[in-house]
Amino acid sequence: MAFEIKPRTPEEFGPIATELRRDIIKMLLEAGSGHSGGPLGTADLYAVLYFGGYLRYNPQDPHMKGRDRFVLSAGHMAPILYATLANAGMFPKEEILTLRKYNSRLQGHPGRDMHLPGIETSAGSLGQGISIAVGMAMSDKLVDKNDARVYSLTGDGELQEGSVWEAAMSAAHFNLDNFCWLIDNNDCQIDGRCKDVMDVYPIDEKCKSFGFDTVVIDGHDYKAIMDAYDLFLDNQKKGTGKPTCIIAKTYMGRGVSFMEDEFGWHGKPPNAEQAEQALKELAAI
Ligand SMILES: Cc1ncc(C[n+]2csc(CCOP(=O)(O)OP(=O)(O)O)c2C)c(N)n1
Repeated sequence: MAFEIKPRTPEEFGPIATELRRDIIKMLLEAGSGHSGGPLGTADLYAVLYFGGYLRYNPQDPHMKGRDRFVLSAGHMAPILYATLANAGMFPKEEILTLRKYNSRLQGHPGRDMHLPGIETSAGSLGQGISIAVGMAMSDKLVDKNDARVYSLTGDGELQEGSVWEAAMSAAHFNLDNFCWLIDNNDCQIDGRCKDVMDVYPIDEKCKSFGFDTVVIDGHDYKAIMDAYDLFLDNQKKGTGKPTCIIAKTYMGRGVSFMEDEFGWHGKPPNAEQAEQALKELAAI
Protein backbone atom coordinates (compact mmCIF):
# COMPACT_ATOMS: atom_id res chain seq x y z
CA MET A 1 0.00 0.00 0.00
CA ALA A 2 1.29 3.44 -0.93
CA PHE A 3 1.45 6.33 1.52
CA GLU A 4 -1.24 8.93 1.01
CA ILE A 5 -0.21 12.36 -0.29
CA LYS A 6 -1.68 14.99 2.02
CA PRO A 7 -0.82 17.86 4.34
CA ARG A 8 0.61 16.45 7.59
CA THR A 9 1.82 17.50 11.00
CA PRO A 10 5.60 17.15 11.52
CA GLU A 11 5.14 14.07 13.76
CA GLU A 12 3.52 12.13 10.92
CA PHE A 13 6.65 12.06 8.76
CA GLY A 14 8.79 9.92 11.07
CA PRO A 15 7.25 6.54 10.22
CA ILE A 16 7.31 7.35 6.51
CA ALA A 17 10.99 8.30 6.54
CA THR A 18 11.78 5.14 8.52
CA GLU A 19 10.02 3.01 5.93
CA LEU A 20 12.03 4.71 3.17
CA ARG A 21 15.26 4.05 5.07
CA ARG A 22 14.35 0.41 5.65
CA ASP A 23 13.63 0.02 1.94
CA ILE A 24 17.02 1.51 1.08
CA ILE A 25 18.77 -1.08 3.27
CA LYS A 26 16.75 -3.96 1.75
CA MET A 27 17.43 -2.83 -1.82
CA LEU A 28 21.14 -2.38 -1.29
CA LEU A 29 21.52 -5.72 0.44
CA GLU A 30 19.79 -7.45 -2.46
CA ALA A 31 21.80 -5.50 -5.06
CA GLY A 32 25.16 -6.10 -3.36
CA SER A 33 26.37 -2.67 -4.52
CA GLY A 34 25.25 0.94 -4.42
CA HIS A 35 25.12 4.05 -2.26
CA SER A 36 23.92 3.90 1.36
CA GLY A 37 25.05 7.18 2.92
CA GLY A 38 23.41 9.96 0.88
CA PRO A 39 20.07 8.16 0.43
CA LEU A 40 19.70 7.49 4.18
CA GLY A 41 20.77 11.05 4.94
CA THR A 42 18.20 12.71 2.69
CA ALA A 43 15.16 10.49 3.45
CA ASP A 44 13.52 13.15 5.65
CA LEU A 45 13.57 15.71 2.82
CA TYR A 46 11.79 13.21 0.54
CA ALA A 47 9.21 12.19 3.15
CA VAL A 48 8.01 15.79 3.51
CA LEU A 49 8.26 16.69 -0.18
CA TYR A 50 6.45 13.65 -1.60
CA PHE A 51 4.01 12.80 1.19
CA GLY A 52 3.28 16.21 2.70
CA GLY A 53 1.54 17.61 -0.36
CA TYR A 54 4.42 19.87 -1.41
CA LEU A 55 5.11 18.08 -4.70
CA ARG A 56 2.00 17.93 -6.87
CA TYR A 57 2.02 14.65 -8.78
CA ASN A 58 -0.39 11.90 -9.63
CA PRO A 59 0.74 8.25 -9.34
CA GLN A 60 -2.16 7.30 -11.65
CA ASP A 61 -0.93 9.77 -14.27
CA PRO A 62 2.83 10.29 -13.79
CA HIS A 63 3.08 12.43 -16.94
CA MET A 64 0.23 14.70 -15.85
CA LYS A 65 0.48 18.04 -17.64
CA GLY A 66 1.48 20.88 -15.35
CA ARG A 67 2.83 18.52 -12.64
CA ASP A 68 5.61 19.63 -10.32
CA ARG A 69 8.91 17.93 -10.98
CA PHE A 70 11.66 16.61 -8.78
CA VAL A 71 15.07 16.16 -10.38
CA LEU A 72 17.71 14.23 -8.46
CA SER A 73 20.90 15.84 -9.71
CA ALA A 74 23.08 13.71 -7.43
CA GLY A 75 22.08 10.61 -9.42
CA HIS A 76 24.15 8.23 -7.29
CA MET A 77 21.55 8.74 -4.52
CA ALA A 78 19.01 6.86 -6.67
CA PRO A 79 17.95 4.34 -3.96
CA ILE A 80 16.07 7.00 -1.95
CA LEU A 81 14.32 8.25 -5.07
CA TYR A 82 13.28 4.71 -6.05
CA ALA A 83 12.09 3.93 -2.50
CA THR A 84 10.08 7.16 -2.46
CA LEU A 85 8.48 6.61 -5.85
CA ALA A 86 7.52 3.03 -4.95
CA ASN A 87 5.96 4.16 -1.66
CA ALA A 88 4.15 6.89 -3.58
CA GLY A 89 2.49 4.23 -5.73
CA MET A 90 4.35 5.05 -8.95
CA PHE A 91 5.28 1.39 -9.49
CA PRO A 92 4.91 -1.92 -7.59
CA LYS A 93 6.91 -1.91 -4.40
CA GLU A 94 8.46 -5.34 -4.98
CA GLU A 95 10.31 -3.86 -7.98
CA ILE A 96 12.71 -2.03 -5.64
CA LEU A 97 14.46 -5.36 -5.06
CA THR A 98 15.55 -5.40 -8.72
CA LEU A 99 17.93 -2.48 -8.09
CA ARG A 100 21.05 -2.70 -10.31
CA LYS A 101 20.00 -6.03 -11.89
CA TYR A 102 19.99 -6.77 -15.62
CA ASN A 103 16.76 -5.67 -17.31
CA SER A 104 15.67 -3.72 -14.26
CA ARG A 105 14.17 -0.24 -14.62
CA LEU A 106 16.06 0.66 -11.44
CA GLN A 107 19.63 1.12 -12.56
CA GLY A 108 22.41 2.37 -10.29
CA HIS A 109 21.78 5.90 -11.55
CA PRO A 110 18.35 7.02 -12.81
CA GLY A 111 17.87 6.59 -16.55
CA ARG A 112 15.08 8.37 -18.39
CA ASP A 113 15.27 5.62 -21.01
CA MET A 114 14.12 3.10 -18.37
CA HIS A 115 10.66 4.75 -18.44
CA LEU A 116 10.25 4.39 -14.68
CA PRO A 117 7.32 6.59 -13.61
CA GLY A 118 8.51 9.63 -11.68
CA ILE A 119 11.99 9.78 -13.19
CA GLU A 120 12.11 13.14 -14.96
CA THR A 121 15.61 12.86 -16.39
CA SER A 122 18.75 10.73 -16.39
CA ALA A 123 21.40 11.77 -13.89
CA GLY A 124 24.72 10.65 -12.49
CA SER A 125 27.17 12.98 -14.13
CA LEU A 126 27.25 15.53 -11.31
CA GLY A 127 26.18 19.07 -12.16
CA GLN A 128 23.95 18.12 -15.07
CA GLY A 129 20.67 17.37 -13.29
CA ILE A 130 20.32 20.84 -11.79
CA SER A 131 21.05 22.38 -15.20
CA ILE A 132 18.25 20.32 -16.75
CA ALA A 133 15.95 21.20 -13.84
CA VAL A 134 16.53 24.93 -14.34
CA GLY A 135 15.67 24.44 -18.01
CA MET A 136 12.41 22.76 -16.97
CA ALA A 137 11.59 25.67 -14.64
CA MET A 138 12.31 28.14 -17.47
CA SER A 139 10.04 26.21 -19.78
CA ASP A 140 7.23 26.10 -17.21
CA LYS A 141 7.39 29.75 -16.24
CA LEU A 142 8.46 31.47 -19.44
CA VAL A 143 7.09 29.29 -22.23
CA ASP A 144 4.09 27.36 -20.89
CA LYS A 145 3.36 30.09 -18.32
CA ASN A 146 1.92 27.59 -15.85
CA ASP A 147 2.41 27.48 -12.07
CA ALA A 148 4.36 24.20 -11.96
CA ARG A 149 7.29 24.04 -9.58
CA VAL A 150 10.65 22.34 -10.04
CA TYR A 151 12.80 21.01 -7.21
CA SER A 152 16.33 19.72 -7.67
CA LEU A 153 18.63 18.10 -5.13
CA THR A 154 22.40 18.31 -5.37
CA GLY A 155 25.02 17.01 -2.99
CA ASP A 156 27.53 19.39 -1.40
CA GLY A 157 30.46 17.66 -3.08
CA GLU A 158 28.53 18.20 -6.30
CA LEU A 159 28.93 21.96 -5.78
CA GLN A 160 32.52 21.52 -6.97
CA GLU A 161 31.13 21.10 -10.52
CA GLY A 162 31.25 24.42 -12.37
CA SER A 163 28.02 23.75 -14.27
CA VAL A 164 26.09 23.87 -10.96
CA TRP A 165 26.90 27.57 -10.74
CA GLU A 166 25.97 28.24 -14.35
CA ALA A 167 22.57 26.71 -13.57
CA ALA A 168 22.28 28.81 -10.40
CA MET A 169 23.17 31.98 -12.28
CA SER A 170 20.49 31.22 -14.88
CA ALA A 171 17.81 30.53 -12.26
CA ALA A 172 18.31 33.98 -10.76
CA HIS A 173 18.77 35.76 -14.08
CA PHE A 174 15.49 34.41 -15.40
CA ASN A 175 13.65 35.16 -12.13
CA LEU A 176 12.70 31.54 -11.57
CA ASP A 177 10.71 31.80 -8.36
CA ASN A 178 9.24 28.43 -9.39
CA PHE A 179 12.64 26.76 -8.81
CA CYS A 180 13.80 25.27 -5.51
CA TRP A 181 17.36 24.07 -5.05
CA LEU A 182 17.95 21.54 -2.26
CA ILE A 183 21.53 21.08 -1.13
CA ASP A 184 22.33 17.99 0.92
CA ASN A 185 24.97 19.50 3.18
CA ASN A 186 26.31 16.40 4.94
CA ASP A 187 29.88 17.65 4.59
CA CYS A 188 30.85 14.22 3.22
CA GLN A 189 31.73 13.13 -0.27
CA ILE A 190 33.30 10.10 -1.89
CA ASP A 191 36.87 10.86 -0.74
CA GLY A 192 36.37 12.67 2.55
CA ARG A 193 35.10 15.91 4.06
CA CYS A 194 34.10 18.51 1.49
CA LYS A 195 36.40 21.15 2.90
CA ASP A 196 39.37 18.78 2.60
CA VAL A 197 38.64 17.59 -0.93
CA MET A 198 37.79 21.02 -2.36
CA ASP A 199 36.45 23.66 0.01
CA VAL A 200 32.93 24.61 -1.03
CA TYR A 201 32.20 26.89 1.93
CA PRO A 202 30.60 29.29 2.67
CA ILE A 203 27.71 27.68 0.80
CA ASP A 204 24.98 30.00 2.11
CA GLU A 205 26.83 33.17 1.15
CA LYS A 206 27.57 31.76 -2.30
CA CYS A 207 23.91 30.89 -2.91
CA LYS A 208 22.73 34.26 -1.61
CA SER A 209 25.20 36.08 -3.85
CA PHE A 210 23.95 34.04 -6.80
CA GLY A 211 20.49 35.54 -6.17
CA PHE A 212 18.73 32.79 -4.19
CA ASP A 213 16.47 33.32 -1.21
CA THR A 214 18.56 31.01 0.97
CA VAL A 215 17.81 29.21 4.21
CA VAL A 216 19.97 26.83 6.22
CA ILE A 217 18.01 24.17 8.10
CA ASP A 218 18.41 20.98 10.10
CA GLY A 219 17.62 18.46 7.36
CA HIS A 220 16.24 15.98 9.90
CA ASP A 221 13.78 18.38 11.54
CA TYR A 222 10.39 17.92 9.88
CA LYS A 223 9.02 21.28 11.04
CA ALA A 224 12.10 23.07 9.68
CA ILE A 225 11.78 21.22 6.37
CA MET A 226 8.09 22.16 6.10
CA ASP A 227 8.86 25.81 6.88
CA ALA A 228 11.53 25.87 4.18
CA TYR A 229 9.21 24.37 1.54
CA ASP A 230 6.53 26.87 2.65
CA LEU A 231 9.00 29.70 2.09
CA PHE A 232 9.51 28.46 -1.46
CA LEU A 233 5.76 28.23 -2.11
CA ASP A 234 5.37 31.72 -0.70
CA ASN A 235 8.11 33.12 -2.94
CA GLN A 236 6.35 31.72 -5.97
CA LYS A 237 2.90 32.88 -4.84
CA LYS A 238 4.11 36.41 -4.19
CA GLY A 239 6.03 36.44 -7.47
CA THR A 240 9.28 37.58 -5.86
CA GLY A 241 11.24 36.55 -8.94
CA LYS A 242 13.78 34.89 -6.63
CA PRO A 243 14.58 31.19 -6.74
CA THR A 244 14.79 29.48 -3.34
CA CYS A 245 17.74 27.52 -1.96
CA ILE A 246 17.37 25.17 0.99
CA ILE A 247 20.68 24.13 2.50
CA ALA A 248 19.83 21.05 4.55
CA LYS A 249 22.37 20.12 7.19
CA THR A 250 22.21 16.34 7.29
CA TYR A 251 24.18 13.34 8.46
CA MET A 252 25.27 10.83 5.89
CA GLY A 253 23.83 7.40 6.82
CA ARG A 254 21.26 8.91 9.20
CA GLY A 255 19.38 6.32 11.27
CA VAL A 256 22.05 3.61 11.22
CA SER A 257 24.59 4.12 14.03
CA PHE A 258 27.64 2.65 12.30
CA MET A 259 27.02 4.58 9.06
CA GLU A 260 26.22 8.01 10.52
CA ASP A 261 28.58 10.79 9.44
CA GLU A 262 31.02 8.26 7.94
CA PHE A 263 32.03 9.15 4.39
CA GLY A 264 33.20 5.56 3.88
CA TRP A 265 29.50 4.75 3.46
CA HIS A 266 29.13 7.09 0.47
CA GLY A 267 29.07 4.26 -2.05
CA LYS A 268 28.96 0.99 -0.13
CA PRO A 269 26.08 -1.45 0.55
CA PRO A 270 25.65 -3.23 3.88
CA ASN A 271 26.49 -6.94 4.09
CA ALA A 272 23.89 -9.34 5.52
CA GLU A 273 24.97 -8.85 9.13
CA GLN A 274 25.14 -5.07 8.81
CA ALA A 275 21.74 -4.97 7.09
CA GLU A 276 20.20 -6.99 9.90
CA GLN A 277 21.65 -4.58 12.46
CA ALA A 278 20.51 -1.54 10.42
CA LEU A 279 16.95 -2.83 10.07
CA LYS A 280 16.84 -3.57 13.78
CA GLU A 281 17.96 -0.03 14.63
CA LEU A 282 15.50 1.50 12.17
CA ALA A 283 12.64 -0.58 13.55
CA ALA A 284 13.38 0.82 17.00
CA ILE A 285 13.09 4.51 15.95
C1 LIG B 1 30.99 14.87 -13.25
C2 LIG B 1 31.23 13.82 -12.21
N1 LIG B 1 32.44 13.78 -11.60
C3 LIG B 1 32.68 12.82 -10.66
C4 LIG B 1 31.73 11.89 -10.35
C5 LIG B 1 32.03 10.77 -9.34
N2 LIG B 1 31.33 11.00 -8.09
C6 LIG B 1 30.17 10.36 -7.82
S1 LIG B 1 29.52 10.79 -6.35
C7 LIG B 1 30.80 11.81 -6.02
C8 LIG B 1 30.86 12.60 -4.73
C9 LIG B 1 29.70 13.50 -4.59
O1 LIG B 1 29.64 14.05 -3.30
P1 LIG B 1 28.30 14.60 -2.73
O2 LIG B 1 27.65 15.38 -3.81
O3 LIG B 1 28.59 15.33 -1.50
O4 LIG B 1 27.42 13.31 -2.47
P2 LIG B 1 27.43 12.37 -1.14
O5 LIG B 1 28.81 11.89 -0.94
O6 LIG B 1 26.96 13.21 -0.02
O7 LIG B 1 26.47 11.26 -1.47
C10 LIG B 1 31.72 11.82 -7.06
C11 LIG B 1 32.94 12.65 -7.09
C12 LIG B 1 30.50 11.96 -11.04
N3 LIG B 1 29.49 11.11 -10.80
N4 LIG B 1 30.26 12.95 -11.95
